[in-house]
Amino acid sequence: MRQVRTACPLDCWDCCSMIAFVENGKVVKVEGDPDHPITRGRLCIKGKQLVDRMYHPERILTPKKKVDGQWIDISWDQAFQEIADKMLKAKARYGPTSVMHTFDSGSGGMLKELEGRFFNLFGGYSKAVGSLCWEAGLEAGRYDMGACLSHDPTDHANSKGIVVWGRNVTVTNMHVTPFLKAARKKGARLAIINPLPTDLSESADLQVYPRPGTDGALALAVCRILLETERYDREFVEKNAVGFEEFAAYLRELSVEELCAASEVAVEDVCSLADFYSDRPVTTLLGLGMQRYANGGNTMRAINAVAAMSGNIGVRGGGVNYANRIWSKWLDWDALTLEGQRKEYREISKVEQAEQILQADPPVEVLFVTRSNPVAQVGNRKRTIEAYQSVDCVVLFDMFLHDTAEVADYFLPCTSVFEEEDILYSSMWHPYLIYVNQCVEPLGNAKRDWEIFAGLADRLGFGGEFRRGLHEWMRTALAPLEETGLTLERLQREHFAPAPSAAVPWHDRRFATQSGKYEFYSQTALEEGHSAFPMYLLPWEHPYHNPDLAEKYPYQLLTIHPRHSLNAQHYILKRPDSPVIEISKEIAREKGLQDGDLVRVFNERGELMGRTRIQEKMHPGTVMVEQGWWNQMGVSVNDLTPDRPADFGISIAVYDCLCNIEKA
Ligand SMILES: Nc1nc2c(c(=O)[nH]1)N[C@H]1C(S)=C(S)[C@@H](COP(=O)(O)OP(=O)(O)OC[C@H]3O[C@@H](n4cnc5c(=O)[nH]c(N)nc54)[C@H](O)[C@@H]3O)O[C@H]1N2
Ligand SMILES: Nc1nc2c(c(=O)[nH]1)N[C@H]1C(S)=C(S)[C@@H](COP(=O)(O)OP(=O)(O)OC[C@H]3O[C@@H](n4cnc5c(=O)[nH]c(N)nc54)[C@H](O)[C@@H]3O)O[C@H]1N2
Ligand SMILES: [Mo]
Repeated sequence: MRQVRTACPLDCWDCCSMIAFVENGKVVKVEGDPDHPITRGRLCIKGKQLVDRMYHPERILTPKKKVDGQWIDISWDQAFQEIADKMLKAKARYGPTSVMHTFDSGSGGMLKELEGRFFNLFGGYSKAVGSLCWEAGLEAGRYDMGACLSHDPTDHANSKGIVVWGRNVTVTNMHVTPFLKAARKKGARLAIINPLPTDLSESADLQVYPRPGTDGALALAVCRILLETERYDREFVEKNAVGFEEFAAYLRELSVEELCAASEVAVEDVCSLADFYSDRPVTTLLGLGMQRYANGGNTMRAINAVAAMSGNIGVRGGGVNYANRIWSKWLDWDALTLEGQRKEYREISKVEQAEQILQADPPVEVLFVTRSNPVAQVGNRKRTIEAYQSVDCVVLFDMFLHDTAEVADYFLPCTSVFEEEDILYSSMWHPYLIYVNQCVEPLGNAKRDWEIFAGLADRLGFGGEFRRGLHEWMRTALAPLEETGLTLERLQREHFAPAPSAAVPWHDRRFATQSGKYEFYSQTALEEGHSAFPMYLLPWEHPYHNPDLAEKYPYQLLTIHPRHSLNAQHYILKRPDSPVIEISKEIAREKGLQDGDLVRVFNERGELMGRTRIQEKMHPGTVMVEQGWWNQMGVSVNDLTPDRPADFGISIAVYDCLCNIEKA
């Protein structure tokens, strides 16, 4: 049996190094790579099941075209010719921006970026921009620090306190848990802030269950207490930050009682949290949960402010760890995407793509969807369907006929990671690049994404631009790293390599902001149309904001990431019967519900059915259903969610959602 070193391409914090076992041209199994310094040989079920996804009987291995509502097999030749003809026709009539590309991070391979090359060489296009995931939080970090950077996970061993704030670590980021365990063994205390129970909550030293979407109020209350009790880091706020005085003046206008009432957290708990942050160093692991609201960006700035004020930024054992955006300056993306080549260009919001497609002028005539399942994953599904149906030709590159395939006209079968050679740079958390070696030949007629674009480029007259060797592309993209000694050859030899980044971001107190300091008051935010400092704002669908709506739909609906699937990708393996609807014991009492009852969760946008599971400890007015369901399996969580964006950047606010529940 041959062992091939590869890596997990799923859109995840962990980006694991893997070893595939190959026998007679087939991947038999995959294991974690024990040599990887962070992922250390453990692999989650989603990674292991990549093999089952590759060999799944329902995987599509031949190009398809929809004729009279039925999929028929066609040759690659026919697919390339017909799609290229449609693109040329659209371009002749309306210009290149009538061709649109929407995509996500279904695979985090570097060579996936060649998609941009295709559309830029076509003369331009409409690009879906923003994020279904985390941009509000990224923007918050940009305003405060200039960028979002994370501590090396080994640094948590230096922490006296760890706050896991809106990150479901054992489910979404399981490789951080050994680092947390080790820190706790050395005496670190753990606080969990989450409206829902998590696997670690019971054992935590401090548990806070805020009302969803109100962590900004909670964080500002902590800031206010730190200010009042003079437990803030004077040296940091005076020497290493700007605008603390303005921020402090704003804090003095706020009442702790009012903030606590909004977040539905007891004043004592907020005081405990202020105490927690005062016993330094404290590291904060921020998840994406609390930024998926209309006020999400401001919320994240308020949390960053807690860490900054309490002297926990730029120190060993501290840090606000949200994302780890280290690669942008070290990889030459333009060498792959050739942005300079486009002549016309239009941006369409990923979050509000339905609305914007429906109103586009020039219209969207041809829509490419790659590495994404927008019908399942974008808020307000019915609107997405309407928009996609309004487009003349939708071309989907994927492995399965999922919900987006239902509104597609062509389906082009792409390869899985085991059929590809690439480099992964996609961890949301640790600083490693990983080399992906090809394990087996592509199955059936599947092609790598870049080969599909190359085939289309041939028909469009710029195929030459796609006839480079893979290694040449990799080498040009890695070129900026050469001065640090990280070359393609070294990466191939060693399989993974860390970024040339500091284990403790901002240890030199030189922030990447305009002022070079931490910005409690951000001129950039102000210029971009926001408050200069983190504001006390409420989510959109909140009883204070929207009392009529809250009267009809009194509960907050959270559709968080599923335990057993990466978004919608693993549902095909299990095809579960019906969702579990987690509710608080208070809701159970109000609605007369028992464990296992069949219920309908609904709001003005849609509804879904599932069976209840009553939780002892959670925010009392919250209902939870895991996301990722396929409508083909009878459930779509995004039937209920809104397509309204968050406050910063272009970012999803799907948790900003009220609902009601009743026995079915
Ligand atoms: N198993 C699994 N792992 C995954 C994924 C997956 O689908 N499944 N997806 C990957 C991707 S794409 C991402 S972006 C990451 C996401 O990783 P996480 O950020 O850990 O997960 P989310 O489900 O987005 O939500 C995080 C947590 O936020 C909490 N939350 C929701 N609203 C609030 C709030 O207002 N305040 C607070 N304090 N907490 C709140 C939820 O209860 C949940 O526990 O995980 C990655 N890893
Ligand atoms: N209600 C609700 N909605 C959410 C979220 C939520 O928590 N709640 N989370 C949001 C978040 S954080 C995210 S990141 C998005 C995720 O949204 P998506 O990225 O659209 O979701 P996935 O289900 O991961 O779909 C990725 C698709 O890419 C395909 N794929 C995998 N590898 C390749 C490849 O190499 N090439 C091509 N062409 N395709 C490939 C997979 O088969 C899969 O169908 O969803 C968002 N939507
Ligand atoms: Mo995500």
